[in-house]
Amino acid sequence: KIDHPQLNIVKDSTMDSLIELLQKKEFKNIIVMTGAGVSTAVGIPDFRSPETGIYSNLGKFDLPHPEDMFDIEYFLYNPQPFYTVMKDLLPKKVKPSKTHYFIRLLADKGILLRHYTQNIDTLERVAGVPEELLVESHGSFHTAHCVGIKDKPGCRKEYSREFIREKVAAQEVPYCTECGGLVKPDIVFFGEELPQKFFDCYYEDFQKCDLLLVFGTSLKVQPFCNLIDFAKIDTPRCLINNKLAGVTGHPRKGFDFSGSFQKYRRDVFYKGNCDDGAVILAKHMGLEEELNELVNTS
Ligand code: CNA
Repeated sequence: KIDHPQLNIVKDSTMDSLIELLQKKEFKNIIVMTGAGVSTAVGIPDFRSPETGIYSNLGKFDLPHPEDMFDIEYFLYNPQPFYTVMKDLLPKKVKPSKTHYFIRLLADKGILLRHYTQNIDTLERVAGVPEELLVESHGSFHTAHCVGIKDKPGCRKEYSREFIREKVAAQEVPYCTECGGLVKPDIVFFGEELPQKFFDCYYEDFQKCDLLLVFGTSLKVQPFCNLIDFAKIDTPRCLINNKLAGVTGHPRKGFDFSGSFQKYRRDVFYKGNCDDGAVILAKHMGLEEELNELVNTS
């Protein structure tokens, strides 16, 4: 740890040390990054949790690697595993979690600079996070397009979320009514480009960001997980997750709580449930009542 008052932002790596800063209401440009862990509380499984995660329940598909289910080449060759699993990711009526509403509240207060989500379930939209503040880094189920079949490009005809939902509920693979190609939701598969908005926004946003909150992600998927390294060296970063994530062992890359590596004290880790973490943050920002009201009236 180096002796520098601006770089040693927090006293230790627990949430307590962030509380003082939150109470002073110093943060005006908060970036929130999220992963599947913010939606497990409302019944949508994540990828990597042991037993409940999608990756640990793929045995029946006999895939070479669990990630293949979300690989564009594999999808064009065999779309069935993806559409079978999609049923769990597209439940009919799901209310956003407290964490989603906390993010919406930050937007209402004018202190949310941007929300970068990896999630595709659209619960940020349902919670009311304004579209201009939202970067759906891996796309979403909001729309779908015809992508063709292997070696034959699709006609790109657009389909709605409802069209996909009905097919998936009937355990059918959705095919294009015009050209017979596969219809794929506009979510980013491995091997596909991220949306342009991600590239347009991230550099300036992270230079401006004065607090980075990271909820419910294993920080394993690139380039999304690399975003945390773009926060300036004096920007506090808080990880709220039920296990440590994004640790690289390199002092300037990823979160690192291993003591000897932690030269600059700016990383805080709340080990626990996302919603509990969101409530603690809201409480110390003086927003707990408003959060409860938003959750109860939405
Ligand atoms: P992941 O790799 O499954 O990691 C989730 C992390 O959250 C893990 O570290 C869990 O231990 C942790 N976690 C789970 N539930 C909670 C909870 N209630 N409180 C605190 N921590 C929790 O998923 P990532 O998001 O990191 O991986 C990125 C993938 C997952 C993206 O491409 C997504 O599109 C994809 N995904 C999205 C959804 C969704 O939209 N809801 C669901 C499943 C997968």
